[in-house]
Amino acid sequence: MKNSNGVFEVALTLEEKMVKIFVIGPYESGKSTVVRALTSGKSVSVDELDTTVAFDYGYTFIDMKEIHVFGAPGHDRFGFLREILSNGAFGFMLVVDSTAPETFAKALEILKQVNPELERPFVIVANKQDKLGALSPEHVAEEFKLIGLEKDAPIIPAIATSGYGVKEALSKLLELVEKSRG
Ligand SMILES: Nc1nc2c(ncn2[C@@H]2O[C@H](COP(=O)(O)OP(=O)(O)OP(=O)(O)O)[C@@H](O)[C@H]2O)c(=O)[nH]1
Ligand SMILES: [Mg+2]
Repeated sequence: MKNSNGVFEVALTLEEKMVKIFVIGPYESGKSTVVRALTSGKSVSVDELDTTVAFDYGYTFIDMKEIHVFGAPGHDRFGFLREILSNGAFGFMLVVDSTAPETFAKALEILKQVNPELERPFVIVANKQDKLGALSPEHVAEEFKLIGLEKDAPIIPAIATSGYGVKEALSKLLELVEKSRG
């Protein structure tokens, strides 16, 4: 329906059709693999010797919405890029290596760098569940509580290399995004 601010309404509708998701996490946790697993077609990664030096990007369509997925570099020397890439993100996927609880504090620090008050929704991807010694999602939740994560977040078990759990994690996050944006 057209009214005096019809143009504004159209702009809003277009924006709502595009959702930006940002995949973050410690070094080598599987961020690039997650972006690849989520992408319809080919994703783009800017890597040097298998480590991301700029970002990953891919997109997919869910419920008529364009989901644009950006992946962060893991190295701290690219920390400034995390902040730039987090601009306008509707939600975050925090990818951790479930066999490396010693990296969870770093994961939390990265999450708070891009989402300081945890005001935007996030899910934790408990990746590398195929590896010996991987913590269960319940144990990952306990570890995050111990290091001071004060907010409950869905923790989704995943094996990014096979795609297991990755789409579920995105769906869960999109649910939270939808809720948070009313
Ligand atoms: N066994 C196993 N290996 C995985 C899994 N996900 C990722 N990997 C491996 O872990 C390594 C790092 O994966 P990447 O996706 O490059 O990790 P990243 O977080 O993008 O790494 P940086 O960009 O360097 O921080 C690669 O050798 C992957 O094949 C998984 O679920 N299980
Ligand atoms: Mg990477």
